[in-house]
This record gives sequence, C-alpha cells and structure tokens, in this order.
Amino acid sequence: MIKNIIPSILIASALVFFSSCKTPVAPPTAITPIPSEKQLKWHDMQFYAFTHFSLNTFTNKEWGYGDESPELFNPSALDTRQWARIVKEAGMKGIIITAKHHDGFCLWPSAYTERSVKNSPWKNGQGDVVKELAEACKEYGLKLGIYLSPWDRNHPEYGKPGYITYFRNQLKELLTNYGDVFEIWFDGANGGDGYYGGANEMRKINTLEYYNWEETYKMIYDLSPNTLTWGVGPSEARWIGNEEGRAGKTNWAPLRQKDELAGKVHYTEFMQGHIDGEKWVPGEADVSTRPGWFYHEVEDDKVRPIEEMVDIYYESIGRNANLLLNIPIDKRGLVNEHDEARLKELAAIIKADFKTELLVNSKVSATDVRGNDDTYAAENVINNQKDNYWATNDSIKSASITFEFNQPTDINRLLLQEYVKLGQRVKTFNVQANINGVWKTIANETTIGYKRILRFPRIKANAIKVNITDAKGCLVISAIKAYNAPTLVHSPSIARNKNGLVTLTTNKKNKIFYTLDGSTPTINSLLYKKPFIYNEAVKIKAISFNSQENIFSAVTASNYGKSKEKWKVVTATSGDLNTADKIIDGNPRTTWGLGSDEHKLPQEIIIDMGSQLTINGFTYFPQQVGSNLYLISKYEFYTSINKTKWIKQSAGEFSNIKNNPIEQIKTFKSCKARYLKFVAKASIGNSNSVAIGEIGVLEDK
Ligand code: FUL
Repeated sequence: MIKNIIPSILIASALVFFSSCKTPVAPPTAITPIPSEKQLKWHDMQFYAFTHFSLNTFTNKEWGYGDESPELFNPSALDTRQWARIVKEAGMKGIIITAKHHDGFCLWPSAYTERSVKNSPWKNGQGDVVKELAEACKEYGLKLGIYLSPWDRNHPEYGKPGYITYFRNQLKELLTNYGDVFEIWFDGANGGDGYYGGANEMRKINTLEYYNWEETYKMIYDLSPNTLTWGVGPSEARWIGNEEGRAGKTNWAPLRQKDELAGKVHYTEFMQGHIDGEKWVPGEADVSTRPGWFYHEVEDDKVRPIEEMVDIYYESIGRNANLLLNIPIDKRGLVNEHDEARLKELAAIIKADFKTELLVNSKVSATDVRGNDDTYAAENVINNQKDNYWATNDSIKSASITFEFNQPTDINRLLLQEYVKLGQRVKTFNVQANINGVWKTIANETTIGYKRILRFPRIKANAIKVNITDAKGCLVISAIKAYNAPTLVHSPSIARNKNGLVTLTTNKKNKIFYTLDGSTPTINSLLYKKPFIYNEAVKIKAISFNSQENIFSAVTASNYGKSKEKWKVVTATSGDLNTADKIIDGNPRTTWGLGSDEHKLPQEIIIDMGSQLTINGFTYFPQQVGSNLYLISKYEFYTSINKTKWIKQSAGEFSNIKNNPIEQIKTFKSCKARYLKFVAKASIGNSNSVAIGEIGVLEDK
C-alpha cells in the first residue's frame, strides 16, 4: 500500500509545483520608435538651466553683429559656483552655457581664434568660463551642457568650407577638454548679415547641407557618446517650437524627422510631435526668466511673474517635455538677485505642490491586467518603482484603473507616466472622480508620454478613475500619482490707457489692494473698487487677496511715465492715420499697420508727445500673432524738439524678434524731445507690411 501512495504524492506535489510556477507572461513588445538609453537618462533630468552670458551682456544686445571688441568682456565678480548653487537649489539638474553665441565670441580660450576670453581684460586673458563652470557643476552634482552657435557673424569664412573645419575644431575642444557634456545645443538662427571678418555683408546658407550634420554628429558621437544632440540636423531632441517654454497638450516624443530634414515640417508642429514619427525626438521647452535671453538692466523689473513661471513648469514638464530655463548672467558675472528670488519662489511652490502623494495608500484595481500576472499588476503604478508597470493584454488598447480612498480626499493634481522604454502609446484618456457617490468627469485629455501632469480645481473624492480610451497598442503605465497643491492666488494685472485710466484685474473671487508710492501693498493699502485716472508718472504695485483661504498673491508692479493723453500720430508715410492712435493707446493688443506693396519699406511715422519730455529710450511692442508675421526687424529712431531738426538716437536690428516677439526696449543718452520719428527699415520675411502694437518712451526722471 505504502508503495502505491508514494508515487501519487509525488505526482500531486509535482502538479502543485508546476501550476504555481506557471511560465511568466512575456512583457509587451515595444512599439517603435523607442528612446535610447541616453535619451532615457535625459528624460529623467526633466529640468535644467540655460545661462546666456557673452559680449552681449556688456553691449546690452540680444544678438551681436560680430564686430564687438573682446575687450568689452569684463565681469567684475564672475562666480560660476554661485550659478551652480542657485541652479541646484532650484531643483535643476544641469546647466547649458552659451560657449559661443552668434557673434562668435568664445567663453573659452579656443586655440582656433583670437575672439575669445583670452583677449579680454577678465583675469588678464587667463580665464576660461567653460572650465570654471565645468568645475562648479562637478562640485554641485550638476551636468554640463554646451551651446555652440552654428551661425558665426564674426568669422571671415562663415558660409565657406573653411568655417566648417573651424566649427568642428571648436566642437572637439569643447567635447574633449571639459569632462562629460550631457547635451550639445545647436541653435536654428543661422545666416543673415554680419561682420564676417570685415566683409559686412549678407551671407545665407542652407543649414542642412552646409554643416553636413550626419558627419558632424558622427564626430560628436565618436568623441563623446554620452552627449545628446539638440536642434538642427538629425538630432536626438527637438525644439518645442516657441521660446515661451510651452509644449502642446498633445505631445508625442516621436517625430517625422526624415520629413523635417527634407524641409517638410513646419516648426509649429514641434509643439505636438508626430503620432507617426519614425524617430524618438522628444521636445525640450526653452524659455528665459525674463523677456530677453541676455541680461539687460532695464529688464530687472520684468522677471516673469511667479504664476507664469509655475504655468511654464506645468506646461513643459507636465506635458511630456524637458524644461530648459534660462537665467541671464549679469555684468558682474552673477545670477542677478531678481532672478534668484523668483527661482527660490518657484522651487518652493513646486516642492509644496508635490509634497504628499495621495494614491499610495489607495485600493487599486484595473479592468485588465496582462496575463492576470502580478508582474503587471495595477498596484505597480503606485509603488514608486521605475522599472515596473501596469500592463494590459496585447489586444487591450483601452482600460480603466481605479483608486479608492479610505476617506474622501482633496485632490487638484494628477501625474501620469508611461513606461516609455516600450514606446509612447496613449492617444486619449479621461479622468473621473467619485464625489459623494457620483462619478464626475474632471479631465478629457490626449497624450501622456514620459510625464503628464494635470491641474484641476480641488475636489473631494472618494475614488479616482483613469479611463484610457485609445492607444497605439496595449497599455504600459509606470506611475499615477495625485496631490493636493496649495492654492496659488494669481497676482493682478495692471493696465493704463492713453488717458491715464488705470484698470486692475484678478480672479473675480479675490480682492485687490494697491499702492501708488512704490511701497509693497498690504491688506491696509488702497482697496481697488473700479478703474481710476492717474496721469502722472507712477509705480503701481498691487496684490490679490483670497479672503476664503486668507492667501495673498505675489506683487505685480508696473512703471509708467506721464500718460499719453496728449500724444498724437501726426504723420505717417503710409497706413490709415485715422486709426493710428492704436499704437499709443496703452494697449499693446490693439495694432496698426504701415507699409504695403505700393508703399515698400522703409516707412516712417512721426509722433507728437504734446509737450517736451526728457527721455532716454523708446519701446516697440510688436504685434502678437502666432505666425510671427509683420514684425519689424530693422529700425531707426529720431527725436526732435521742433519737428524740423532731427537727431538720430538709435538704429539697428531687433534681434531674435522672429522667435521671441517681446517688447523691444532701446536705450540711448538722455535727451529732451517733443517729437519722435520711428522708421521701419526692414521686416521679418521681407514682407512690405508691418504692424505695431505700441510705441512708448523711457522717461528720464
Ligand atoms: C535663439 C537665439 O537666436 C537666441 O539668441 C537665444 O540664444 C535662443 C535660446 O535661441 O534662437
């Protein structure tokens, strides 16, 4: 009997053994394109700094022409460790420096040119900014990136084969002498007029052919395989299509790069990428803390308001892009106090927004789990481990995942991540919240990608459900997190029209307090009730106050000279004079145009300010349209006391206006003037029509 029992026990235990040890279900097959290991590391960086610093810092320009003397480069207290400290404290992971901008000046003592720090008075020509930054980055655990402008408005051989050798030699220097470089940045602005060794001429090139990028990139990868290539050519990451740091809500990492290299993709498509792109070319959103990329003292009070910075964070990192935030370095060679203060505020808000993750203790369930296998369990999205994920079976391209709370929970942020190693898949999804037993849809969205963060008004939910409604293949989700970010009260906006009527606006629920003497407003300051007239020069400061939660906004400040009440456009060489008031009405959004096919540029306008003022600059607000048309690229500006004798106060280009159509501020020596003459000499794209939002002056008090 015993003899017979033993084999049956063996058989039974073998059966138990084999069934508990069922063959694991294979992971989903990747959906191409997929990121390389290098690109995955780059995705993980998420947030890093740009530093624009060069001769432009000292000449007060955005683009140098190429003839500026290297002797102008003379920072009085350059300290790259200060940059690194501030960047680190702001939660960023690296710094990309403008080693060479379009004017050709090099921040390192290149062996191939005299146009560098070695011929500047800084450290008696013995300094090397790139080296100092590389060392500071190392000390602070940051990665170093390099911006090397392909366009060089100084080099005599730019446009000819000799320049390519020069460009590649410089790349070799930068990629071999300064340790690891995580990203090399090739800006798209290329070709145009410049100094070019004294030729002072226009040089145009075909960017894609001239540089032979295939070969240049091969050289880069041979020298420095860990460097990610950005920008023009068959790069590994793309521009996001604007200089405002905003990605599309729909944002695919894949791009039809072949089409792009064949000139068939308009840059506005970069905001969204291509669902059918053949290569993984994720977006990087670049933006500056101020309107310009380089430091200009006049922009000290124009550092972007904190809410705008927070929006940028959510609209880049929260929309499947990396954020490259520029911090202009000032003439001392330091991050300016104004920018430092804002970065601290940003870091504090981001930290507070993501302080406590709320799904971690919820009960998770999904409508489908791959092979019913624990390896792909729904719980994987909340276990904070990067290398596992919730996946569905191969044929399942839509599924729901639900998170139930023990008790109703306040939520206003949801963060989702796909396991992009296997490709970007999700096309559409929505989010529902169970509020008092009723399911309510709180978001209807498109792509996820490496990271997507949704912001919505605070809700008290018993449960949250994410319904993925369409995808390129089965679902592979690595993380879903929820937070309850503190309320951010938006600071008020301030506007003053031609007649001095001041209007302050904020969210209807909030109150506004303001001051007119430059002091910081408090709850005891003037309470704004309705628009009021203030014609004199004034600094208006205002705050919003959310009385329900007892929270203040940051302060908004606006500086005004005397109002433009007495201003008049007296003559214009074209355009309808009857509506010309729009360029002096205090509202940059109302525009007026001049020039046409019959009236080719240059075209000019004369403004009478009604009385004599002492001024030291003028401002031109270009028309704000998405396609960036009708922009003035070259100008002349004259003043007069009597409309007979004119003095030319300023002339030149509005650099980079095409990519960054911000208010242009040009300063000059203080002078008395009653009449202004503004000449539009040339336009972007050589159109004959230009449109102006607003013309103003800087008063010298
Ligand atoms: C632009 C350049 O022309 C600007 O000067 C700046 O460097 C910005 C980041 O890219 O296209």
